[in-house]
Amino acid sequence: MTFEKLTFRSVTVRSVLVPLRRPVVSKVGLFDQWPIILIDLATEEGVVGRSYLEPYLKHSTHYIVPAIYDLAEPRKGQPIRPIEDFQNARRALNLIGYEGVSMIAVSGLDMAAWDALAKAAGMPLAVLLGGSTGPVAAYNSNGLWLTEVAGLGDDARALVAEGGFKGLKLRLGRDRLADDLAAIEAVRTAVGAEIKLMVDFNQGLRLGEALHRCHALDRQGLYWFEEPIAYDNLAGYAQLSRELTTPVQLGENFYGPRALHQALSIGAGDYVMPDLMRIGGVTGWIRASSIAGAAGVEMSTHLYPEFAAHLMRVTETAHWLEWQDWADPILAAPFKLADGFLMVPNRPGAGLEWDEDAVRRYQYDG
Ligand code: SMN
Ligand code: MG
Repeated sequence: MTFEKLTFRSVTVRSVLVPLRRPVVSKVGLFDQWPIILIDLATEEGVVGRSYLEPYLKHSTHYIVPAIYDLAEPRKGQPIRPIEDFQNARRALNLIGYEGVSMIAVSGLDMAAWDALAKAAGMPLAVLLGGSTGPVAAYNSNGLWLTEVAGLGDDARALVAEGGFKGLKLRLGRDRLADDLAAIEAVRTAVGAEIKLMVDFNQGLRLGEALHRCHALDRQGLYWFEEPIAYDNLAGYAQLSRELTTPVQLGENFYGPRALHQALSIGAGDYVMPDLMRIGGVTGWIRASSIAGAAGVEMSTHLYPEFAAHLMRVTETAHWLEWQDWADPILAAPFKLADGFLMVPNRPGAGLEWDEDAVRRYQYDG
């Protein structure tokens, strides 16, 4: 049997702006529409690898899209080999820094390349990586923003009912401690004490404020404290992790697996939750998950629930998948939820196909 070659032909990148059912109201910004960059990687053999990126800022497509095309150019006619490409990109991009936009572009192409490989092999990505398809424990992160406390109870009930969820993410960091306490109380009253509450401060506090606020909330039975302070203040994270009983969660802003290694090596968090756009796509995730696994640190996902679900099936310390349905409007076959689990579909690749009518409806120039 000979190995079927898979050769990079070209890449097509489009941007869409989709409506959000519940606008994002957070310390990192207010968004009622969500930009998504769609990547189609065509091969000479006819297989098309697909991935998407969620760059938050709708105008950031001005510099992210050209970066993807630029990175793709030398790959034309080359075999699809994401791990080697990841290494080569690191070397090539260190001249301008391989974090930020560089890593975002690397990640987008990496995911599309892995999708192409899995499709060519006729296997779901989880299977290609040596695992299996099946359910992945998920919490619902679609709501409970920094909105009026009065509406949080109804929102929480609806969020649980959307998929039989056992966990919800609540955003905290209101000006007054009393309002954060009222928000927790409103959600607890609505959904009961059994539902896990992951709380996210979205880097909204300075270290001193975080010490006050998190100590004051430390006996509320919250499941984790996510990003209380600026993502790169690792010494501050280490102090919070040492002092607090509630586990400290960070990692959606790790750019590449080494950032995760650095954070864990100084005890900056109890849990980690890399984001596929920043950790380096599938390749970056595999490397990061080995480090977290060796350290015995539980690892959750951030955004990208479809690729993330495949990866959680092969992650040693797999913890919680963050469920957002934000890409559903442009997916031909959105993933299914059952009883708090996201189901990894039994189809080749990551399982992303675009609803082209929807893509036309939401496409923008960026
Ligand atoms: C988040 C994600 C996307 C937009 C705003 C906030 C948040 C999360 O950090 O972890 O879901
Ligand atoms: Mg977060």
